[in-house]
Amino acid sequence: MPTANAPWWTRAVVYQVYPRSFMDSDGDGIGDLGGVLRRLDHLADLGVDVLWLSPVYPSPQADNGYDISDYQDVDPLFGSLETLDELIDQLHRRGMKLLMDLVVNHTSDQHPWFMESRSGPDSPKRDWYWWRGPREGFAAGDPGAEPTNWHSFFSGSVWNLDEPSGEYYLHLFDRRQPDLNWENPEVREAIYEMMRWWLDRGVDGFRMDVINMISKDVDPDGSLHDGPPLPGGPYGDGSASYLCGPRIHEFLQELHREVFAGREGSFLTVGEMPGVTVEEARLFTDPARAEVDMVFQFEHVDLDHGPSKWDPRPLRLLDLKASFGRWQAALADAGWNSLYWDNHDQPRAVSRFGDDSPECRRDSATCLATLLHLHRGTPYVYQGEELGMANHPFAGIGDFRDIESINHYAEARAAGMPADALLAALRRMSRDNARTPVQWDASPSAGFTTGTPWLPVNPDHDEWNAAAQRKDPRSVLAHYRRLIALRHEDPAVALGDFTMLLPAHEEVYAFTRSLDGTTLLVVCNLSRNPQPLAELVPDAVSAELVLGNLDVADPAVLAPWEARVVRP
Ligand code: TEU
Repeated sequence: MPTANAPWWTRAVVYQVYPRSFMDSDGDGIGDLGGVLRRLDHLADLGVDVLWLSPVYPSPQADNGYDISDYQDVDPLFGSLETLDELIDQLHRRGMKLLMDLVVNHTSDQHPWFMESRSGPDSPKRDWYWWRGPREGFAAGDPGAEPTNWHSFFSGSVWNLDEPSGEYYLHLFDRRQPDLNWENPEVREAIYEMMRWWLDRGVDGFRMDVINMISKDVDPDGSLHDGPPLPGGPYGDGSASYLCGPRIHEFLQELHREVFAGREGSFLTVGEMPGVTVEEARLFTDPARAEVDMVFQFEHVDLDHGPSKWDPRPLRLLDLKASFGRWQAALADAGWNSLYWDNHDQPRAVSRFGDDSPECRRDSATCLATLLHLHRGTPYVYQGEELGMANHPFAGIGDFRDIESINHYAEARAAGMPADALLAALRRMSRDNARTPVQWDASPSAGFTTGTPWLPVNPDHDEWNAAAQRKDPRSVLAHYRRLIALRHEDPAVALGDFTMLLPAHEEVYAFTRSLDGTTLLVVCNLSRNPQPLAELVPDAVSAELVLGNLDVADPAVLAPWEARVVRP
């Protein structure tokens, strides 16, 4: 990307709010837009530029709002359209932007579109969704009668039988999240019209949920095909049929044209793309193709488990370096990276990639932040990450609320998996780890609600909370504030060329960023072992310290979990 006239989002930092767990203003124990408004100064103080708001649309909440039943309203659980208008106005007054989370691969099964589609095979909206009869040679409802063998992200088959019609409808996620049929131009036009409506209302862009799943690989006669069998059950992997399908670029270029063309303003489009490769991402984010500005890719968050996220394995720093290095190199001259450690779908960064022990938690959280924020790309801060929030100590299956975790537990137990091994995997990988209430202070509900929180507050909130960190210059919060300020002040952070150093070192992550003759050198020790910096990166020892996460005890030694940004 040329540095001159680089788009505004190359210098921006995005903060993700998962509203249900951010701040509750009406005492019902569930976060809401009123709560977001109350905490806006926290975001302004942090210095972030964009607020990514997870869904607040009307929804039965089967998947905490990622099952939308009305795209053009706000669920009373979270407030009203007027409250959202107020949020847009307050953000804009602070020079910040609003990125709406948009789920258009599927709707809720309670959306009027689906209710009409489900009303019968002759419904004018039948073809707005994916309906298929039973597999040839099977009767509807028979085991194996599902049209394809695909396994759902949320366990079981992706096909749900509609008894009255004897037909099945497709849902890549929960059965209450039927997939829209993007092959139908009526569906596409309805979505584009809705997106334009939101832009007219003042939003500044969209994070588009699983947007690389909207194009399915379907034959001209409508046939869909089985995927390779998955171990241990009757299902197969259908991802070759729905990840980055044959018309995905066509659909995204059409969306961009129909929604954004001709509009004045500075918008941002982010495509969440599970399974996207770096080669595909180059195409999706190449500005000349006008598809999306950046993608959320999953390569680095798939490094610490087997084919299933529930099969956790030790993370190797070499694998992380190789992955980040590949994405930095591939998108260096065309395209752009999103940079994230966690979000509402991932466990807490300090517990997963760092060391959340009492002696290492603060240092590892700030070390990880420094590493990520000094890469080339747009950094995302997930609510509470800036406070060093960690995974929750879930006691038993009854503590979990996430449909993905609960469904997986039921399916795996039915397949005979021992409960203790399952719980160990859930404690480590469940999305609920990221969904416990943000810890604002040390009061009983962490200042999140005056009621009973929908998900328990982490007991460590008495020590780990915003109030305790706000005025502490050594806090995780203060370090994030400094990192974000550095990105705004030094163009090399946003636009400098990236060069990986020490690719084979298993504990030190080091790289340079160079722009117009200036160079930043970043050295991070992702271990509990002191590192001989004078041997590893001699130029770093006597260089000017731009930003560090620890007081430098010995310039020639990188302390455990120490990160330094220096100017050689
Ligand atoms: O997530 C897409 C997705 O792939 C996730 O299911 C992710 O792979 C998994 O949760 C990791 O454990 C998006 C939303 O971010 C997620 O919250 C929704 O549940 C999902 O789509 C369906 O809308």
